[in-house]
This record gives sequence, structure tokens and C-alpha cells, in this order.
Amino acid sequence: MRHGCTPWPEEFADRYRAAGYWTGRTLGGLLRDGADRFADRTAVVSGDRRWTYAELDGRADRLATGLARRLDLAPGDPVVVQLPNTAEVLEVVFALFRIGALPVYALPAHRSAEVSHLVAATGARALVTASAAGFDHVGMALRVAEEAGGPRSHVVDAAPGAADAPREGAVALEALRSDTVDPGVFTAPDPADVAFFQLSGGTTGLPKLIPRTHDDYLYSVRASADICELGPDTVYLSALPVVHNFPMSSPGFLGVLYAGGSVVMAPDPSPATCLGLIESEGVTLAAAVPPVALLWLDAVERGAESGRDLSSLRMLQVGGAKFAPEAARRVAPVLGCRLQQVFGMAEGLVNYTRPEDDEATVTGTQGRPISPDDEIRIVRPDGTEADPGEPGELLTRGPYTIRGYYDAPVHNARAFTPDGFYRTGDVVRLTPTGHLVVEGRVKDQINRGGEKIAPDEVEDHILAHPDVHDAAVVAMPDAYLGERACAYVIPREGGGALTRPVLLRFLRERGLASYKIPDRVEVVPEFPATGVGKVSRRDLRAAIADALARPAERA
Ligand code: AMP
Ligand code: DBH
Repeated sequence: MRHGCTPWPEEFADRYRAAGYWTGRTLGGLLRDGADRFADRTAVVSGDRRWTYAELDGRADRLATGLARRLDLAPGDPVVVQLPNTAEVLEVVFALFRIGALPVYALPAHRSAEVSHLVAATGARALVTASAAGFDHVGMALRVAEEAGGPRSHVVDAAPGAADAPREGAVALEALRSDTVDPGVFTAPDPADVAFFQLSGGTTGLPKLIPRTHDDYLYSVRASADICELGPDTVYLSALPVVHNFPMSSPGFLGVLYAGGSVVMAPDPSPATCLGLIESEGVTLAAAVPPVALLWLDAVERGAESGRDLSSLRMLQVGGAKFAPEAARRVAPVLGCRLQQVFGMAEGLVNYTRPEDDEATVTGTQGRPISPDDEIRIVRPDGTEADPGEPGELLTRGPYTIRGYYDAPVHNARAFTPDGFYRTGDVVRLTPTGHLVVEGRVKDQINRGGEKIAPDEVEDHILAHPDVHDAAVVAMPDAYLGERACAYVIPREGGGALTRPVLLRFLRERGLASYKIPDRVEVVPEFPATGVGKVSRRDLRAAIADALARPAERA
């Protein structure tokens, strides 16, 4: 395995192969198989462009030729891929897989601090990007490449039309698509070795690099496609940035291409864009984070998207952060489709509620692991095993969960147990049926003078109020109790006036213990978001701590 990566111990690797999880195939091969089996079917829809499997396959080959011949990229070379949701994402990642180069995925929301870190940490030989959403990603990549030490990385501009208006210092992706294919550039990478780097969400500090192998990732993709019942009739819409692990692999675009379905690229997550695409493309499966799902639910309930035919939609996947049961129960009646909760992490472990699960399980749990060989431990702060049903920190290891971050021995010693379990930092409890209920991050729990408050529990109560669109409860520093709870609340559009006394009375009437009643309520128009659109609790905590530190200015 690549230097700086932690291999699975041999006895585990043997077991995973014997069980048929690790099959020795490669990600580059996934599209080749697709092109053989589904040649003329639509692989990807992006704006007014539609590429068949054969076309996508051919493009990947031509681009692979150009990347190897013109940019001199070689097997093992890391390449930062920071692209918006367009068809080029697929062309680029499969081209890189074919020449054995390693994509390093960056979200479009990442800025120079993160991107220069990725370049420095991996020694990336190139950055493939395209400006989007009013930001000059190409300009940023050029600055990052300039400022990085060592040999200068190439900057590739993947925007359609870039060749007509070339940027100084950048090469247009269009100009790299070779007219002929040189099979000499293709390599057969070791399926047990690193195929690409995903990023950790990184709630603190810079994102950490997650090395994933062909073997482990393909297993999670195939198994996810089965669990989600994908087939050639699947039309998948990602309302998330597709370079994120969720829309890439759970089952994501890779699962869809494995099954012969079509991927529809949503340029933005708005209800107008996404509900419009669901109707026009006949989308059957869509994936969203909770804040986006809430926007869709509200838009449909308000009649803002009235007249839209959403009947093709069979399943909405919601994951990336806790989807409150109050919100989860609205999905089937409002959108007319089933809900699937997805609790995953780029480090590996992914849990799904299953199509055959009953209503209470689908709305009230975050699913159960993909694999019979996903090992789950739930531990108390002192490291002892929690009793059945008792919440604790989730530790996991298994056939597609990494054994270490890239080149991070010091951090790994803390993030993994000596016997290889990944400490997820998530507080969960296990139901008698083996489903997991996420109660928050270890760090999100509020310690109010020794009384522990699980934010998600209070948020679910707040969400039951008809005038509330979304809620996030975070800790604020307090001189006496250490911490108190602050509830940030977004009112529902067209709802009644939401005031602090109204909300607090509502919570008391629901019978909530008094220590769980938020000490402070802030009504705001929106929440700060992470790169994929999850609510950034870190920013909310900082905002309230900041506000408290400057009481005079507030008054
Ligand atoms: P990332 O580091 O970006 O891969 O994010 C992974 C983390 O997102 C997990 O460890 C959880 O904290 C959180 N997460 C993902 N899906 C869910 C979910 N369905 N419910 C609650 N938390 C989730
Ligand atoms: O949040 C995540 O990282 C995530 C959520 C759902 C994920 O990586 C996944 C599914 O694969």
C-alpha cells in the first residue's frame, strides 16, 4: 500500500476476500463494464448535455490519453479535483483512474486554505477545477499552484468553452481531450492499493485525507446499489456536491453507473432546480442533506412548486446529519415517496434504513450497517461497553472502513483504537433490531452544570412547532454552569410570529424537563453551512460565544 497509508492486517484482508467483499476489480473497470453492458443508455445528464455510457467511456479514454501525454501524469500521481456538479466530473475521475492517478476530492466550497493544504499534503501534480457559483476557482487554483513549494502543479480548467477563452497559466480540459486513444497510457492499478483520497468533514482544523482502495470502495458501492435496489431504470439526482462521499458512493453516481442507471447533475440544491429536474428527467432516487430536504418539504407544502409532477420519485435519501423524526415523518405525505435515512462517513461505515423497514424505523433511526462484517462497538466515556440501548460513542471497523488517515501517525493514534476501530466521535444507541439512532457528536452534547443535553432531542421538540422551519441547539459558555443551551431557530416562511416566550411555553407544554429548555433563543433567517450544506454547529457555537463576549455592543 502507498507510503503513509495503513493497510488492513492480513488476516482481515484474507477474510474480506474470502467473503467476496474484495473482488480485485478497479474503479476504472467499473465504467468499462458499464460501457460493455449499457452502451447506448444515458449515463449522465448535465444541463442540456446527455452522454451515453459509450460516450462517457470514450471521453474518459481520450482525456486519459491527454492527461498522460500532455501533462505527463503518471500512475500514483495525486490530482486535486474540485468541480461543480457537471458531466465533466465523471469524465475526469474515470480518466484519472485509467492512468492510475489518484483524485483528491475538494468541495467547490473549499477555499485556498483547504486547497493549498491538499496540494501540500499530497504533492498534487495537477488541480482540475472550474469556476462556479460566482467564484473564480480557476484563479484560486492558479494562485495555490504558484505559491506551493516544489514543482508547479498544472491547473486544468474544466468549464465548457474554456478553450475559447484560455486563462493564462491554465490548460483547458477541452484541449486535453486527445483525438486518438493511446492504450499505452492505461494502467492496471493494484486493487488493494489507494484509488483516491476523500476528505474528512473536519469539524476542527484542516480536512484530513482519507485513503480509499479500489477493493474496499467498490464493495461499499456494489452493496449500496443492492440495498437501494438500483437498476437500469434508476434515475438519480444529487442535490449535494457530487465529489462528496455520500453522492459518490451511497449508492451515489458510482452505484448508479454500476447498475446501468442515469445520473442527473443538479447544479444547485434549490427546490425550483431540483423539483424541476425530478419532473423533467423522471428522477426515481434523490439524495439530500437535512437542510435541503426541509427546503423541498416546505416548498411543496406551501404550494411554491404546485403543478409539479413528482410521481416518478420513489425514494428520497436524507443523510449527512441527523434528520429529526418530526421532519422525517413529513416526507412520505408531502413528497409522495419513501424516505431512506443514510448515516455515513467518508472514513467508511455507512448505515441505511432498508426499503422493507417499517415506518417507525425509517423515520426514527439512521439505519443499520451495510455489511455483516461491519463491527460496531458503543462505548462510554471511560471506554467500557455501553449496555444495550444505552448511548455511547460509536467505534467501528470493517471491510470498507479505513485503518488510518493518510500520513497522520499522531492523529491516528487518537482516532483509532490499537485494534483498529475508528472512533467516529458520534454518540449513538442501538435499537433491539440492530438499527442505530444518532444522538449527536460527542462534542455537540451540552453539559449544563453536569446535566447532559442531547441537542437532537430538543431540536425535534422545537421542530414540532408549526411555525418552525429548522432548529439547532448548541452549547454557549456560562460562568456558573460551564455551558448552557442556546436554540437557533429559523421561522417557517408564511408562519406566525415566532417569539421566545411562545416557543418556551410550547416546549414546557410538551413536558420537556426544565434543564432541557433552552436558556436562550435566537431567531435567525438561516444557519451557517458546511461545504456540503450541513448545519455548521461549530460556527453557531462561535457566533453565540462571540455575542456573549460582547454584551455591550449587542445592547
Ligand atoms: P464527514 O466527516 O463529512 O464524512 O461526515 C461524517 C459525519 O457526518 C458522521 O460521523 C456523522 O457525525 C455525520 N452524519 C452523517 N450522516 C448522518 C446521519 N444520517 N445522522 C446523523 N449524523 C450523520
Ligand atoms: O456525511 C457523510 O460523510 C456521509 C453521509 C451519508 C457519507 O460519507 C455517506 C453517506 O457515505
